[in-house]
Amino acid sequence: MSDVVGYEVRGRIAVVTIDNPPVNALGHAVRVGLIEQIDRAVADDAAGAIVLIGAGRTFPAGADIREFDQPPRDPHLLTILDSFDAVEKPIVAALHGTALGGGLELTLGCHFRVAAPGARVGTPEVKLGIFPGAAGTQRLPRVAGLDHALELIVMGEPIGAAKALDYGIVDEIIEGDLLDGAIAFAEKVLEDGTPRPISSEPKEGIGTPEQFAEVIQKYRDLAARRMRGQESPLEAIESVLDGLRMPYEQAVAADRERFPRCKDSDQSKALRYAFFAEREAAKIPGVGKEIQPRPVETGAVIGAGTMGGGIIMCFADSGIPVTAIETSQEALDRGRIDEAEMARRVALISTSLDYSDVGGADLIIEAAFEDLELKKEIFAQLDGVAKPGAILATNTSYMDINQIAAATGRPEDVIGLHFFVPANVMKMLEVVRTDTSSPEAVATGMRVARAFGKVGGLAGVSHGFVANRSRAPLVREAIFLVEEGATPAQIDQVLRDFGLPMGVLAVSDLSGIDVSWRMRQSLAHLRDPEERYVHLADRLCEMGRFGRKTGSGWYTYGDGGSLPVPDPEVDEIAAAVAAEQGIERRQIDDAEILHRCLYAAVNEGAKIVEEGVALRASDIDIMWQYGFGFPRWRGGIMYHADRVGLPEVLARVEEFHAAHGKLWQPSALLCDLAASGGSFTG
Ligand code: T1G
Repeated sequence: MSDVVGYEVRGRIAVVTIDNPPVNALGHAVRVGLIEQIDRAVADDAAGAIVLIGAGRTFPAGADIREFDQPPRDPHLLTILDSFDAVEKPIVAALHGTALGGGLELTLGCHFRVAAPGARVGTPEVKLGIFPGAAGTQRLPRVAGLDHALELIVMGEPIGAAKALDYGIVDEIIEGDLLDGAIAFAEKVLEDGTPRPISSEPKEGIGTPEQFAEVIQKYRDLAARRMRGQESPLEAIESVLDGLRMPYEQAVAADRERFPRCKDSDQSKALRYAFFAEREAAKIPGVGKEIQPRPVETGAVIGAGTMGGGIIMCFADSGIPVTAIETSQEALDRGRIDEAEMARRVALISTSLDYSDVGGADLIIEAAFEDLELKKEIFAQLDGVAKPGAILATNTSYMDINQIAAATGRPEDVIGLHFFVPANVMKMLEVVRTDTSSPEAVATGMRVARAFGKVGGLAGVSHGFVANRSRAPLVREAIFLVEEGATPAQIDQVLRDFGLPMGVLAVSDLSGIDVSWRMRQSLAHLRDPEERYVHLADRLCEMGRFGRKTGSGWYTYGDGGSLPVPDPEVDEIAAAVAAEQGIERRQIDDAEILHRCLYAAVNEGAKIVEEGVALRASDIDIMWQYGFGFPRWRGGIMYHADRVGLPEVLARVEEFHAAHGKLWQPSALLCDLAASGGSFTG
């Protein structure tokens, strides 16, 4: 008998329980067990109906993604749920937790679905570069209607039980004990002799592609906009269209060809890599489940500027009361807390000019101006007022947090919490561990990331930590390429075509070219005279071209507009700087632009891993996805380098090293892996 699918009879209802922790993934053993136990229920005279339920925290959350790289093994999930169509006894699926992908498809094979109020259902397959491969694209439109089905299938976002009831996916919400409620529901079906709806049967009026042309175009447009460059949403739409164009059996047969093609695609492999890399990023040696994070029930933020305001919202968004500290009432009033947002969260946000008002906070995040001496002063002051055990964090994006921690008498409680702009929107949170941060402090930082609905990634102390440090060489090369003859528009187009949401120079204009200019000025004493320097960026700032905020930067922005317009003046300035620096200007092809930008970041990423500033290369990839919008279907810069092949990447890096000098010194790790046939991401 199956040890992952249980069987019992309660009254006249057979209860089939899937028990395959942690998420009851529908791996091979579960599929075999399901067939066994359903056959048993069918043959069991004591059972008039069947309830299918998941043990533990959730109904099956889909197929077992780990099996995707293995040869497929029968029974296929499709075979199982198609067999339900022929089962005379009503099958009721009882949903709790997250019934996702194959899990939801399994319920569509059942005749009825009931759910706990907190249940969520969805078909997130497009996020793995595939589409619902067990007839979800055929059955869901028949159950929920085409528009709702396409919403779930193409966008991949789950919905709650109430909406699922509204969409007709769920027949009843069960308050109280789910199993008892499901059994009662099955009993009633038997009593009433309610006919069993078969979701594979043609649904009268399901309609034709022509009738639904507008709805289909809506989702094509949404997919093109929200998942630019990704193939699976369009494959999913084709699969749904097949369901309108042909009988169920034919459409399902077409999927049996389409699905493996998607599953074996580079995009799907990259997206599966990203799925597991994201979960790996949360695992920190020495900071395991045995380390208890400190509770964070109250917070405080020092500085209510652009970043501070966003961080205050993160606290309020997650229901944690927060005190905002500023140096003057004027600064507080100027504070970047949106009025409407403030109104909604006013109960949770309080403001003060007095540091003693943060004495009770569990977590204090400093988001003041990027000045080391100022931050050390602030931490010394916080050390004097914060309660024992409070976590003191700085949002600096590149400074030496060891020095900031040393300004306190509790360096073990100091970490970096580096938010990305805008802080209440970007999903990445870089948790910076200093030489003295305690495992509890790090664990608390990672837990706060989850509480804020973000993805936490660990970084060591280094200039720019992991994310900004690995990205800075990309920005550097883009600036050098403009000096050498490429235009900002050409460079940004190459990166957009590669899949980045915005070009790197347009992003600089958005966040302000002067931010890194001021940083360079404050670190001028550390500059290596042998290294090439970004003279052009300085020149633009000396001319007051800070980007959007001054109406011009790498581009010009007519009348306060937001659309970057190529500005020939920038080419003139570049030519002048090039002449001063003795740089010969030339035509530069797109391949060189892409390789110099990406491989500069890859080479730096390798140095970051080799130095232990990042635990793994895949952490860098997760930071690029959630911090810089790097296309998830490309996996990340390190994963991409592995796909290209490290010997080829190294060859280009060595070429650029010969041509452009010291900044391109190949990473030892890159050299070793290229020589040994190894890879960054395994
Ligand atoms: N397969 C294998 N392992 C899985 C898994 C899955 N589907 N889902 C989760 N895990 C592992 C995960 O790696 C982690 O492992 C642990 O479970 C806890 O997960 C035929 C083909 C369900 C919302 O895309 O979105 O069905 O790190 O840390 O934050 O059409 O996991 O502890 O070793 O994420 O509470 C469709 C994927 C598959 C859902 C829970 N299903 N999972 O989130 O926990 S394709 C999905 C999730 C499919 C059919 C097709 C989330 C979750 P470890 P976790 P969580």
